[in-house]
Amino acid sequence: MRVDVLTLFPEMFAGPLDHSIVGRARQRGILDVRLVNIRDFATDKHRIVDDTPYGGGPGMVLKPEPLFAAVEAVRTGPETHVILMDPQGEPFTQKRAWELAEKSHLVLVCGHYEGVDERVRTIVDEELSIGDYVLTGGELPAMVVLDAVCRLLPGALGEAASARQDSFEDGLLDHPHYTRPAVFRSMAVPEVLLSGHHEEIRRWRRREALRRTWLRRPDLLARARLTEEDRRWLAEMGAPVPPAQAASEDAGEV
Ligand code: 4GX
Repeated sequence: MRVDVLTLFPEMFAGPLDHSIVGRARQRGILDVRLVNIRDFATDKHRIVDDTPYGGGPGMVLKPEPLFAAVEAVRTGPETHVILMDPQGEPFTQKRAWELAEKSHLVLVCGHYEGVDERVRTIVDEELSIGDYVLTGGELPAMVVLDAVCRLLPGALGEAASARQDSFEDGLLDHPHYTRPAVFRSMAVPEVLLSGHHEEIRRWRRREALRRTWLRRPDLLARARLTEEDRRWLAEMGAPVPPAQAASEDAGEV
């Protein structure tokens, strides 16, 4: 996958793109990230990219000309998918991450200041928000999207790891994890995990994932993919059991 990031601050991406799974994916040639400085597409002597808002008010607005020129410069064809990072956009979810992982060319547009000239929306395919809070620019949201999409690309995760098997993928929070030592400061690892009974371990993990989701994110439980066994366990722990729902493509993808 090729990803062009359009930004006024390309230096911000130095760390996150060079390490861990994203760094390895780039080394392996799975991911080709290009940082494009929007300022390089300003045509005036002072390379100005922003201006005061028509109608007055505080702050600055990104001018349309450099952004149009930058998007047009990186567009390779109909496969190019342009995304504006924007708190007014659609919520970014695991489901969207899977859909974006199918694309061959993403363009992530990072705005700054009060935003971008409204006419820029005519050249973007979608607007995404990473959450209901206000950041100083679209760079951190672009890194979040890039990270979440990158780990879903075939070959990005290690040998055995499968993103599809992540507990979160079926709409539940993850179960607890433990590693050595078996007792740490008098806190013991649950016996079942040391037992070697794979089916019992699977059942314990599923129950703990259900319990956590009920206690921490009951909103997720209502939309999760649940089996009859899941419903029975929820009832046993005294949790409200969501009504059975028709199998849906996106039921589990939080
Ligand atoms: N999830 N910001 C974008 C400037 C801006 C505003 C409007 C385009 C349109 C954010 C978020 C976020 C702050 C990034 C404002 N650009 N982006 N920036 N939350 O808060 O995506």
